Amino acid sequence: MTRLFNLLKDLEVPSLTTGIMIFALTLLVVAGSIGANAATFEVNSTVDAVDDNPGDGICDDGSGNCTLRAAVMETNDLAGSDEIVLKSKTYVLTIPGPDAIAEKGDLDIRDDLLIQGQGTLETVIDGNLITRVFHLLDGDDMNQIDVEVYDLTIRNSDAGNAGGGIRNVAEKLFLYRVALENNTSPRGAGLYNGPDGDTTIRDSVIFNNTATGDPDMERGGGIYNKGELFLGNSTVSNNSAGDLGGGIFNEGSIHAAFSTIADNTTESGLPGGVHTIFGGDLSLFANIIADNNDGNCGGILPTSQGFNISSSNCNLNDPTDMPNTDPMIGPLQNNGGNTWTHALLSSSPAIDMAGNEFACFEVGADQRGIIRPQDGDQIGEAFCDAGAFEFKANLDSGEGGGCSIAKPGSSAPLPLYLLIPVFLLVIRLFRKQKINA
Ligand SMILES: [Ca+2]
Ligand SMILES: [Ca+2]
Ligand SMILES: [Ca+2]
Ligand SMILES: [Ca+2]
Repeated sequence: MTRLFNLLKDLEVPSLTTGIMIFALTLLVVAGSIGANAATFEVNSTVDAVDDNPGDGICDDGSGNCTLRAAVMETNDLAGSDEIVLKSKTYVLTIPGPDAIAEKGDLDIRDDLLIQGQGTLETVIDGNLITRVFHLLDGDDMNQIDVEVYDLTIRNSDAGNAGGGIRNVAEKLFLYRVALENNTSPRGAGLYNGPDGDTTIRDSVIFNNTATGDPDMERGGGIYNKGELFLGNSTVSNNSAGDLGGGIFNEGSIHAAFSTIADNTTESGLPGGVHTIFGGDLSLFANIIADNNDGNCGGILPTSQGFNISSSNCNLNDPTDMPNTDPMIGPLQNNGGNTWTHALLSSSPAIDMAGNEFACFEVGADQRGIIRPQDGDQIGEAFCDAGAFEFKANLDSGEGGGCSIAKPGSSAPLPLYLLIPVFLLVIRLFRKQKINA
């Protein structure tokens, strides 16, 4: 999938051949994913304990229980892609100390793995303020392992170097309906995506993370990106950094679409939303970047692909953009669904502003699971809203929802994942059409 992602990024115009190629590659990926899972471990204990005998194919801490740590150790030792299923429980890490084989401190993932929770409000992995939570490292530079995480919260980590909730220097990571909350690290408190990291985030929320602990360099409260990052249908909010990039610090390549980046701060007084330095690039499609202190976009300014709205300028120079416009969003809270969002207020100019039916159709639903598009302003047709939240008139016109919408874990995870490259392709196609128009 990594190569497919890169291939698509180099394309300007999709052709029939490309479409066939994508379809064929998709089938290959599906076939590979179905066939390769060697084992599924269902964690049945919230105790933090090591596996008694790693590599014997049995997840067992010696007392007959399968712990999260034992499951990670066992899947590392078993060849091929495995799966770990978590219950609606809180799993607190209690074993301190550094190592690289998941026996101590952070849970080191060294092989292809899928981790399935029951929802961000139900399944929580808690770093207990003593350690990072996940560290992806396969131990070589020859290939990338493929790690997918669904429907859980990663919180309360504390790491001394880059990557609080998750550290991914050089692997492939997919986060879907995940919350990264209250994590701490000097760089990338929620997530560190390193120079060869390839991370995709969908339908997720990254909030209340703090980049601190190194007075010389405290960057990327929510995310520190050095590699390839796709942020789709997600919210980055209320994160802070001592130095640069309260929400996101970027020196790699980021594509952000239908996401909301708001209420992030820096202690330095520099723009708290997204900060990109020389060598990095940030492309924006249908996002809200607003209400960050002090300012939304720092360093190298983003490139707009259209339909973005910001309370400042942020170099939003596409005719479909709305720079210097208050998007009128509510506070970060539970507005229904399984991850917190900033609701659009009923008079928000972001409602029905993203009139690209191709991209809107591909994204399909908002971060909560509300079907896109909705005719939010009840004038004319239904168009997508900018940002991660789609305003539904008969649901969201009060103080904000609370209705349950998306049942986590109820849909097969693969199809939406496979739509991401197609989604990117659609964005590129639309941009091309616009250039030609
Ligand atoms: Ca074992
Ligand atoms: Ca394995
Ligand atoms: Ca460790
Ligand atoms: Ca709409």
